[in-house]
Amino acid sequence: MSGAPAPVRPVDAQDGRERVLTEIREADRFILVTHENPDGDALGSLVAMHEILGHLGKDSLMFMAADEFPLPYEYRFFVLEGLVSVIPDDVGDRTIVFLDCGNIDRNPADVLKGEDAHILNIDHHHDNTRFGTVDLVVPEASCTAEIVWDLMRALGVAPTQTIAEALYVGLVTDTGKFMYENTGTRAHVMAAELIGAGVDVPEIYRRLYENIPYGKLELLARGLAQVQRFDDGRLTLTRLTAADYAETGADENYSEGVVDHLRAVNGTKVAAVVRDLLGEGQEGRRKVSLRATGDDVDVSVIARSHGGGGHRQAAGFSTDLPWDELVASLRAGIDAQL
Ligand SMILES: [Mn+2]
Repeated sequence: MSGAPAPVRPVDAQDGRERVLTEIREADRFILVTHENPDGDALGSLVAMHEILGHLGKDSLMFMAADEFPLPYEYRFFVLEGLVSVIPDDVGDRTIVFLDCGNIDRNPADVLKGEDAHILNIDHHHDNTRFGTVDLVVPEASCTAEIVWDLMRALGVAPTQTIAEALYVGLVTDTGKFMYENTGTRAHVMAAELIGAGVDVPEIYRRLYENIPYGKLELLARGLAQVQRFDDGRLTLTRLTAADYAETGADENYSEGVVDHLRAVNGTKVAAVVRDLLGEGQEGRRKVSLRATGDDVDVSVIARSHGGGGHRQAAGFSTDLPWDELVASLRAGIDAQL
């Protein structure tokens, strides 16, 4: 990063912030969307923004495609009143708000991508493609929920229990329980404020991280039993096959979190979980989740070279590459940066 020109993004973001606030104040009808396979930040940001707009007297809908349901078990406590799985006919009159979505193609609804679509793009992915009519992209934010929190305060909305919990879920999940690199003072100030607004910390912890289905533990056991290390451990990797899922009765998202165990191993620069995709017509296709342990490898570069994306320390992509080629490509992608 040395020698790079002074970043211009904060100025951009400041401008985007004012424009987004004006848009929210002036528009009456909204539809809120996020990325496919929504995570805690995606859902938390969606629910919180929906509630905030409701408090401002706006007509707000949340859209998620029917095939996103059922949600991962840990997110099923979210109350999704105002959710639609069919884009309404009046979408042309609605301001479309993308939350936590680095790339417009991470949302499946083509009707949202039309030329006259009026889009507010609110996100924290540094590689966001700036697809909005107005972009509010804040790479410094720990999570999209942090940006929503900031907008909420600027709009003069006090956090209800629902808003506070939703924002807190986004914060806790995207910061790895306040442990990842993106955790700064702001994340803790936000947490303090949300706890003050009524978040029950151990209760949220239980919902997100306990009550895990037994099949998830069995899948983790397989993931740990199948670890491979390359290049003196720089790459620590495991593989989960369709058979692993079938035999443990695991849902597709149960592999979430396996990668953190690999990242924690001494000497690891990059941790990777490679898993078979289970959907119809996905035979031979795999999803690769990457985590970096430090600043010297930017895993989003590797993910982007395979058509994916993400953050410097957490990124992913899907691929049809045969196993050996995939491993070789990951090793080369790390090597190129060291
Ligand atoms: Mn996020």
